[in-house]
Amino acid sequence: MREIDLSVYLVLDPGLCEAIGMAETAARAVTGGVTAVQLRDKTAGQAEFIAAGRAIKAALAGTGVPLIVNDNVAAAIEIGAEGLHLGQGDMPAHEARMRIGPDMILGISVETPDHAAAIDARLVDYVGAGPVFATATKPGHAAPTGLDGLAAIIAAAPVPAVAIGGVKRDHAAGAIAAGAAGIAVVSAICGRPDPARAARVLAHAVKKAKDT
Ligand code: TZP
Ligand code: MG
Repeated sequence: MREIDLSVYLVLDPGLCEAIGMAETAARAVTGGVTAVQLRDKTAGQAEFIAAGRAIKAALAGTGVPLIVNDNVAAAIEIGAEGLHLGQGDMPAHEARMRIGPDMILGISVETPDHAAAIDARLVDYVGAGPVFATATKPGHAAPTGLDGLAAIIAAAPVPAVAIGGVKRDHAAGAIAAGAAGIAVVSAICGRPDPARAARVLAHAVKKAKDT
């Protein structure tokens, strides 16, 4: 089954995780309630990328939390990741699905309602919608959607959406109200002094938003 709990989706950035590393950040964040983890490294070479992915995969072993690999199909397969995440500029979903097979999770970034409407729910399991707010984590990102824009994107999407981009604890309620299945964060967990606590705060906010 290609189901994924998007409630608190941690996107690992090696630069922001420098202090304790990505695998340790993931391990601690999962104890705080992170439900999915993505490896997003735009600078590593292939060998380094795969080594990092394997270390994160080992850190997640036995937790039931899936590892999603950004942008790198060959590495996703090599690492034995549970999923692959692609941007609008990457290979088309049908090609990705052919490469990863029927069982791996496939996520796609969408920035507009048109992007969302073009998603084929037979091929794609979830979308990352945003950036909702401006963020220094992704230089040169598209114009922020705001919460109303997020709602419009989600309304057009045939699959569950996770809200990304500048998302902090206080945005969880708005994102869930806009229809998101969860929130995806980098800097709200990576590089925080206590990633477990940071994750717990986010998980609590998402749960509270879903319960109301
Ligand atoms: N895609 C859209 S915004 C973003 C990505 C990967 C970065 C989100 O990082 P942060 O630190 O949670 O704003
Ligand atoms: Mg990409």
